Amino acid sequence: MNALNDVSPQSLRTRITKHLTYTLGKDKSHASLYDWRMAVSYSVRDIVIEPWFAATRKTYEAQGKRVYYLSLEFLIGRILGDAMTSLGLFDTVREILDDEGISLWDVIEDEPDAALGNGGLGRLAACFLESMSTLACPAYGYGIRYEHGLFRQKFENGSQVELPEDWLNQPNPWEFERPESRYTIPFKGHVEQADGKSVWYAAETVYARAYDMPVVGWQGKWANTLRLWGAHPTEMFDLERFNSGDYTAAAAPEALARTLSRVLYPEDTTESGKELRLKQEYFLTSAALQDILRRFLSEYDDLSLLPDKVAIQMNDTHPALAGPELIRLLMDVHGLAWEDAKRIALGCLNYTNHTLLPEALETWSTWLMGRVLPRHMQIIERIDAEHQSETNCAPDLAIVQHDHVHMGTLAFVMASHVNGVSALHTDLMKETVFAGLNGVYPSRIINQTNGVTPRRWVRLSNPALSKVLTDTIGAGWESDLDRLADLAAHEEDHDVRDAIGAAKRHNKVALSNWVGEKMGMSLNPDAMFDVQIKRIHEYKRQLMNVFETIARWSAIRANPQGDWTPRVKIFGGKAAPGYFVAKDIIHFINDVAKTINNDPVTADLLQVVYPANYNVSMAQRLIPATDLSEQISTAGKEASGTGNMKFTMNGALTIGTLDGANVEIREHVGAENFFLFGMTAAQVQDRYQVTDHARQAILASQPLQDILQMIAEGRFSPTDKGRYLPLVDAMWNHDPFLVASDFDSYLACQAQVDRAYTDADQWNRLALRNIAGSGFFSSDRTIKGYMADIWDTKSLA
Ligand code: F58
Repeated sequence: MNALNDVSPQSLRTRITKHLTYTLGKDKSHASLYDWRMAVSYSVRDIVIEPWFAATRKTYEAQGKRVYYLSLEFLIGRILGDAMTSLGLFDTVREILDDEGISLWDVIEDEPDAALGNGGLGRLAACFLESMSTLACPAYGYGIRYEHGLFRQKFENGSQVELPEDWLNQPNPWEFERPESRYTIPFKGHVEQADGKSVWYAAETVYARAYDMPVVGWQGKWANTLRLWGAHPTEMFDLERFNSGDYTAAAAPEALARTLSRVLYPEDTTESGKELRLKQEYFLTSAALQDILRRFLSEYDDLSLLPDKVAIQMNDTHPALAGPELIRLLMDVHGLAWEDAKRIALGCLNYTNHTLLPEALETWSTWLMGRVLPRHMQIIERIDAEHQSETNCAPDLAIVQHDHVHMGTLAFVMASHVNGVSALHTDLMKETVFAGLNGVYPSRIINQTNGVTPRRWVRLSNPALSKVLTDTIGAGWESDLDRLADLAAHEEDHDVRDAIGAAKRHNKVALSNWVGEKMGMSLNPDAMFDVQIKRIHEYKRQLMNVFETIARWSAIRANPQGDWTPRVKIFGGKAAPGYFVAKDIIHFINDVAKTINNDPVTADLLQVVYPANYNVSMAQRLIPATDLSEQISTAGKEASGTGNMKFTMNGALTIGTLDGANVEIREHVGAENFFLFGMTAAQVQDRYQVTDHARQAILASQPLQDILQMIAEGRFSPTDKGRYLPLVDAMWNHDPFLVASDFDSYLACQAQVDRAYTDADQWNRLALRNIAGSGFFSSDRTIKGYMADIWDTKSLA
């Protein structure tokens, strides 16, 4: 089945006109950009419906296993361009719109980003959904339909200011509301025993209502569903109060219920201990599991078959209540015995870990858990008791410790497979945070190195490079990314190297134009574009990059006639609103940018750009235009990274540490094509043993001393000279992520990068080798790994 068989340009043109007229109620002569976008989106959506229905039919017929991906975050980005790419409709739609005098790019950019995620974890979930559809793996994504996604970032005098995001202000043409698919989600109250059964009398309830979005795979051969839950009140407004004139009080129950799906938590550091967050986690988990059981029971009547038909992936610990909730539903609603319920739950569930940073490992106080989810607290205690007695484990492996429920341990104990997201991360899981659990549940931990979808991240975002690839190695690489290895045979072909260089330059010119329009800066597209885009976090070490920028600036000023390689330093990223150190780093980058960009001495050789509100769409612009990808986290801290993979596929070279998936990227592209610096994860551990590591490193580095001196003197904050004294003090006395200890190695490596860039042809050769080695990092490979090693599911292609 192929959605594209009967899509002629003429039929699509007719469809768009019909939607404009009958769905939007607009005449062409009065249609706005919004109207055109909606008409095009509905028309493209129409074409997805057939493979979507067909996929559902096939799945029912095959009686196969379904995958359920539970995630509090899906960082999808814009949908129209991606859907047109998958369906091969890009050129057709462009021509249709051209005839109407409308620009396709304007239409695409009119769509708000669906920003239902914070960063890598949420974007990974979106790439996985797309790959599961491309591979015809029967699957559902389950998430929350946040009314407000990740906050919009703006800068005021260089500081981050958060504004609410509003993607649902306009109708979402990609969703289908399913009022009939609705579940009651209970909270609070108390539990009573009756006839040997536990009965939970909830004090609060809300409805979870389904909103479905089709997710179409490459070439429209299959489409899965992303089912997002919206919270709705179980009681409508209070008519008596309304009639008495107290309108606010009358609407209170509705407002209260809806807060559950109102906003995405913007914390990517520590879990905030908010009751609302716990309720959101339970809301998603319970709605998803009730839906899974309903679907299963519509086809089968023996619940012991559940693990043969259902594989559930918990994306981090956020949906880790799935263990106790599935047991609760099987026992309290479906009447199973404890042993059976627990065995079935364990057979269905799997857990992916995305971080080893201790402050990001979720815990909930037993007091809060017991108050919000009294029945789950009982179940957790029983799981814990059995876990401890069966494994005879040390007390520090208990699920409940010091009156806190450790969600990582709960997820681990209730999962058939626990996976890390890169080879290094998985090794470190076994050696550090999960060493004890790995001992008592051996072979439960496995690795699945992350990947990204080449459809969005190369084909859609980088048409220039895509054409070079297809011209050189033939069509079809988009769904078989290992084919990029064929590029290697063309390394000696001057024309191919030139074409890769020309595609990059084209993208850099496009980015320069955009920066010109947006920020009024004029960039030199012949300079090296050096890019660090990701959440702002101390361990990601944006600070080290800024320090290097300052060192470069001083060095150029000292010798303006020197043989410098011109660079544009580009930063992008948001800080969690409550993460003050990260917000200071943002302020600092902006202050440094202001100082450097106003210096006529260095103007042609160094520019610093930090566009506000980095998001998926901005990444799609920046990555294809990047020469140098900054992946410079402290070794052992970045679980994987996925941006690093996107850059490599787009022919950027990486400067990076041996952290996360950088290790595997370097192996695949070849060590000689990767700029490596810094300590290894093991050396990092040793370094932490040196109590004054920062002071020692600074005293050994004249460049770093000079930089810190300039900052302390207020060179970058002339109106508030003391602004960065705390930052300088923290560097000398704390430096928790070893910026100082790695700095000289980084500086030397950057000098090597400068030299390499002066030979443009050789640089293009290195870029070619990076692209050729990037096939492994397709999320299709990752999903095949999950299907084989975790889910035991088959493709229905
Ligand atoms: C990221 N985690 C990892 N967490 O940092 C990154 O190395 C990895 O590539 C990626 O997951 C995918 O595996 C991440 O993005 C979050 O954003 C959480 C949001 C909710 C609170 C805790 C952090």
